Amino acid sequence: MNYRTRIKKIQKHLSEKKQFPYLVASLINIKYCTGFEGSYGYLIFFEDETVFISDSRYEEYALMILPDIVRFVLQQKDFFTSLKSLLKEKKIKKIFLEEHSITLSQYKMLKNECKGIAFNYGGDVINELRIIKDDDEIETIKKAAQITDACFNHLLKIIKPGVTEWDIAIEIEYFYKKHGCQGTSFDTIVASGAGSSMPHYKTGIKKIKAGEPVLIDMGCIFKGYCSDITRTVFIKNIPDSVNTIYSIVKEAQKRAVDAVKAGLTTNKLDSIARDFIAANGYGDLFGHSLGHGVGLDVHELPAVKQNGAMVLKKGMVITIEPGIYIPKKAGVRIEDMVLVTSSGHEVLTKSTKELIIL
Ligand SMILES: [Mn+2]
Repeated sequence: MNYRTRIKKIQKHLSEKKQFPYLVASLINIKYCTGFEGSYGYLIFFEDETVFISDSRYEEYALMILPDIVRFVLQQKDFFTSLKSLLKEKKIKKIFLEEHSITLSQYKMLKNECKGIAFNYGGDVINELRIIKDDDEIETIKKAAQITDACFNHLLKIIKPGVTEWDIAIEIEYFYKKHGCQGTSFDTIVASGAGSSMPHYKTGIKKIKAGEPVLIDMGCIFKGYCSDITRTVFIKNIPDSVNTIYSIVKEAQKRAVDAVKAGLTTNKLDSIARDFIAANGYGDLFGHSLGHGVGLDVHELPAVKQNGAMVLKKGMVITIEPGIYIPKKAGVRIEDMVLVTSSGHEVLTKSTKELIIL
């Protein structure tokens, strides 16, 4: 990643918005801007320079990793004191705060410690920039998707009656780490039998039995970037009623994936899958949104749902994941990651969606 270019781009963007200085508290956003991967630090974009504040634990690492246009400031007493002296040094009386990452207690501290400074809502400028992935990011996300596909293929050899959900979840994590990942991008969901009817089921020590669906929602973090895929497979046989919902979910997912292109709004995309499921009589059993952006966070902008429409643009990476969940019986979800390209889209996760009975 070229962090120097990225910092300059953000500075330009903030200058257009007249939002200097801008305080970034989200560690993921700090990583996006600078490559810094520690657990403590603040980044401040001033009009004339960009400053990173952290404590002595990270001094050596920060000086090594930060792009040369970012100045490292070693925190003295606490962050608020360091910020106060920076603002004083630059004779600045206001600051814009990154909205989603500043907690109420941090806000209270800022107000108490930095008297005479105006604190303004600064929106989530960096999260908005993160929506469009650059070429390096796309390459990394593709690799994360490939590892997840390889993991799914590997799982097909080990899913069988008698194996527990945990056994599979552990196998997934082990596979990822063996293949150069930092770990899973969220707590893996392995939901078997009636558990599959809960979209965010809590995986446990339940044994998998013949005749059950096994819904697996999993993703890895590779070089900081997340993948996210869901497949639902079946053990020994599949009841007709579940076969029916599998076909509907598969077709709804295909229709939405096929429609992905720049210019389409996220709510329209959501409707393509939702309307198909509703037309087949299962509208009430698809309660969640169709998908979400994926990048440094496994869930990030844009949300692919009915409200808050956004226009799809080249360089966005989203998931398409419709599902039908019959309470206390069975659920089916199929999820892929899709990149919006200049000519339409590219599906990044390539695992088969044909019905699998193991
Ligand atoms: Mn997802």
